[in-house]
Amino acid sequence: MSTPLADAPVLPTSTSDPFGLDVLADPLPFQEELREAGPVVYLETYGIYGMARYDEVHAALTDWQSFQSGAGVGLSNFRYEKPWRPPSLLLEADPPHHDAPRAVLSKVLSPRSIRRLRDGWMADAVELVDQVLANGTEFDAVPALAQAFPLRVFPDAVGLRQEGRENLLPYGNHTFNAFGPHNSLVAAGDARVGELSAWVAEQCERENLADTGFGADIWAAADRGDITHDQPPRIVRSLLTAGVDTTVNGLAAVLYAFATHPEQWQRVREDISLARTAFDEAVRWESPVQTFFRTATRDVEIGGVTIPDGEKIVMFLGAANRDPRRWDRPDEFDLSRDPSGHVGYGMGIHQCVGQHIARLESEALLTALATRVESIELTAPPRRHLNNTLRSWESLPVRMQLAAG
Ligand code: 4MI
Repeated sequence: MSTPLADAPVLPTSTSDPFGLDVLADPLPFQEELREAGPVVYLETYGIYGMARYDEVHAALTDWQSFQSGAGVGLSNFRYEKPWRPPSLLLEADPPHHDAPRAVLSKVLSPRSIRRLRDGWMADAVELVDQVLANGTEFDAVPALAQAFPLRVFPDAVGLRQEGRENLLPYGNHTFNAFGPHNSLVAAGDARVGELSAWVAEQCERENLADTGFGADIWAAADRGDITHDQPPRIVRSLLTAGVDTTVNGLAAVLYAFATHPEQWQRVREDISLARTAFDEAVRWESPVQTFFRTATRDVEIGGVTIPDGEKIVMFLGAANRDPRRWDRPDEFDLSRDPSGHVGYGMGIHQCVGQHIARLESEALLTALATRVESIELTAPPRRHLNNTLRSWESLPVRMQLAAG
């Protein structure tokens, strides 16, 4: 008989920096190291805990009682530090405060409410793709498609005025950096944060939003009494923060996947109903949102180790989405698999409320491309854009071969 002490599981530690520029540029080896180290790993660089295996990440995301969001979903612990902006009423809130804003936004962005956007977005995608291809079949797919399409349809759907829309991507980029440590990426954005935040806050006011659209719908919910009248600006802010960079990188991911898996592109061309699977598989495979944090609300035991009350835990969504314990051949982009259950949109009460919007955008763009483009190939190595949270792209140089007819 061994003593209980000899059997007590030890907490594995890692000295790697998850937000080091080398790790952000190529996160897969680090993610494997973490998954193999154990169900919970102590990250010495920041004095926080991390989870990288699918089962534990999934379990923690669905246990909001033990793992709160209200102390922030980035490295900063709102119990001890003042947030850089007023906390999101959705992302950085727990029940019961979370519930009314969530219910409102859930309805505004529901599959049923966004059905009215479908035909227009399909036509917009055709127009954009025809425009791009008429200009030449070799281009950078990041600005030309992955950025252009969301920027073309989403701000209009919110009801945003034209002026200043160029601020959306820089604001998103900075916000997603700000979930991480104050490294060089955040420092580089500090100079413009005041100006960008002021512009965003201004667009969230009722008089600056169109009479129809998601923005107006959110304000109307306050008139009905579903939320209080001081809440709409920050709920609109959530749309402006979460609605652009995420879909841009999701679209870039699926385009990259097809450029590197020509046989999968042929399958979509033969069966366009695979476009939806393709986007979800790309979200699993690339995980545009790589990490989010939670804070323990009590001493939580996982796999024999205890995460003390008040401690931060970083969930490696991208690592969970490639955990071989959960997925066969996880590193392969494969339309034969069922990617549902991936945690790229999170899981549980905070699961991405905008996912139907993201899917509709991708369906429109992929459908327009599938009828016009025979094959997609890279003409130069793609370049990453480094961000503390997003798996992002600087450029994706492609050649598209036009389909006959
Ligand atoms: C999943 S990305 C994201 C979601 C929500 C917000 C920001 C980013 C927010 O501000 O509510």
